[in-house]
Amino acid sequence: MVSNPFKRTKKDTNYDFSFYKSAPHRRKSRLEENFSQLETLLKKAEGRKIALIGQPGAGKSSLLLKLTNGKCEPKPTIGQGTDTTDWSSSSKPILCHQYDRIYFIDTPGYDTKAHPLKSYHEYFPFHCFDTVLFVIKGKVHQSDEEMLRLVMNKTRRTSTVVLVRGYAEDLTEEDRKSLEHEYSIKFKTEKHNLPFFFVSNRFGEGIAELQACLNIK
Ligand SMILES: Nc1nc2c(ncn2[C@@H]2O[C@H](COP(=O)(O)OP(=O)(O)OP(=O)(O)O)[C@@H](O)[C@H]2O)c(=O)[nH]1
Ligand SMILES: [Mg+2]
Repeated sequence: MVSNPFKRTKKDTNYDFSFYKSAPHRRKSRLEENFSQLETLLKKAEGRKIALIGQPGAGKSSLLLKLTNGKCEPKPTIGQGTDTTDWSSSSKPILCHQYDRIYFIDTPGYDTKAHPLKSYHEYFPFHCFDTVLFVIKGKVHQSDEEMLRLVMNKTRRTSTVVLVRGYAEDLTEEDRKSLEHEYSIKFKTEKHNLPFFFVSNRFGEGIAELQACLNIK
């Protein structure tokens, strides 16, 4: 058996999630209904499951298109601004994209009014994924640290979590070193043994390397 170089070492166990406790009998929002629908779908689906999770406008949908050589079906919507990928207004959003017998879940950017972190905490089926691509763009916000903690706590021990920084075409060597340093502190990349990639969805930098890491043809 081939050993997984990205095997996770430690789990954060001392994180207090009580902040997220919901009021009893609160009615599920449409987003939360859609998260539950996704869980049902993924439990029935056979094959690898990869989630793209990240800040609004971080380039998740663009990355999905690049990783699948423009061929996933259906194609994701790419836009300007936030909430382009929207699971909060329709009861039948596109929850899943397929390519090379892999299920890709292109999630809406978190921590917006329409897609609050609390809903991810309570209803997003983190445990259903083999791989989570955690996509970031600019400054690391508190919500990013919270979301990564959620991912690390709620995914299976055997899931691989990969950190991806888009918009790499704008970054100098110095920028990259300082970002890696920031991520090592804020996301504890070394403690969690998180693989890390710089990519440009515009010019293609880092895409082949990420495809190789994920074993996508
Ligand atoms: N220059 C550059 N632009 C990018 C890159 N990745 C995405 N973009 C642009 O950023 C904008 C947002 O991209 P999306 O892929 O829709 O971002 P998203 O994370 O899916 O956004 P939400 O679904 O709203 O959370 C689009 O105009 C993309 O063309 C990148 O690596 N470099
Ligand atoms: Mg999107």
